[in-house]
Amino acid sequence: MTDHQSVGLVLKNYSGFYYVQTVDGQLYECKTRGKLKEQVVSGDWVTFTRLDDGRGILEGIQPRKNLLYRPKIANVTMVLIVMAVDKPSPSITLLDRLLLLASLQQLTPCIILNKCDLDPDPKAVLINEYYPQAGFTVLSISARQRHNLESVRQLLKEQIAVLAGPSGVGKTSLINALSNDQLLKTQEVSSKIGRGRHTTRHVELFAIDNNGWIADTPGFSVLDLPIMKSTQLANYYPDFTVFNQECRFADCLHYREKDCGVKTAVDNGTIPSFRYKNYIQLLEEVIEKEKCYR
Ligand SMILES: Nc1nc2c(ncn2[C@@H]2O[C@H](COP(=O)(O)OP(=O)(O)O)[C@@H](O)[C@H]2O)c(=O)[nH]1
Ligand SMILES: [Mg+2]
Ligand SMILES: [Zn+2]
Repeated sequence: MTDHQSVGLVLKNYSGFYYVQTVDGQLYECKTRGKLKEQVVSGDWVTFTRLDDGRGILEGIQPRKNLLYRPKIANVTMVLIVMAVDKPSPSITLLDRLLLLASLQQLTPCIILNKCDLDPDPKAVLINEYYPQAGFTVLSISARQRHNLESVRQLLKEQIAVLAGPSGVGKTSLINALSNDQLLKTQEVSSKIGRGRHTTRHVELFAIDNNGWIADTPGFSVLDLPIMKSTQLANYYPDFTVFNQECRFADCLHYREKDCGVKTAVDNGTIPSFRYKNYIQLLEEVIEKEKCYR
């Protein structure tokens, strides 16, 4: 790299410009040419040549760790699964599906229970009680009352995150709450990047304290499970794997088998039945797909 070259993260592509942020927090408005134009997406780490006035020429894309489709975004590491404690009441079925989808893509899932200013639905209480001990991060926040947002910022350190969850739970409110804080902290950068809600299909990443990023659009538009082996499914359940050893069969699906450690744990209440029921529902879906593609 020459003196005038830098590495940065593409935050957004807007009317022909790529907005690239370097690790020291500087923002550059970059142009590019040729084939790169169709390839660069938000979340790409790129090399670029610095020009005057915070402008640059994008030169290359660094190898991607991953690429999510619809919306297209590269190098995602985390999924914030947002549910409201009420209004709407949380869907644990959807929660378990989203946890699986995140883990399947090697993304770290974190559960955000928003609207903690409201009285919680009993299902929200269940989530708060069970999922931390099952190995997942659960944060209770209120985007409206700006309660516990600091914990979300901590969580986002060194991460590129997307949101997931039903509509009405407060995903947009959370982004706004986080980026309004940001606006106060870094007026200069924010005014440069332009804050208008535009109607493009390009994802915009918001920088949180300059070392974490969150996308302004939901990360999973498709909730179908990918084609996978039914015997693999339980591997994505950290709360099940401890009981695997007590299954008689090494490839136990914890379904119709006898002498199953997981089912014993469900019977004695260690694994709650809602969690097991959701597992069976997803397992049956995986088995159906397996049949079609065999
Ligand atoms: N009580 C309460 N309402 C909230 C909170 N966060 C968002 N809302 C409200 O929930 C509704 C849906 O929020 P929105 O951000 O559009 O949800 P999204 O569909 O997930 O993006 C709006 O009326 C928000 O004002 C919160 O922390 N507490
Ligand atoms: Mg929204
Ligand atoms: Zn078993």
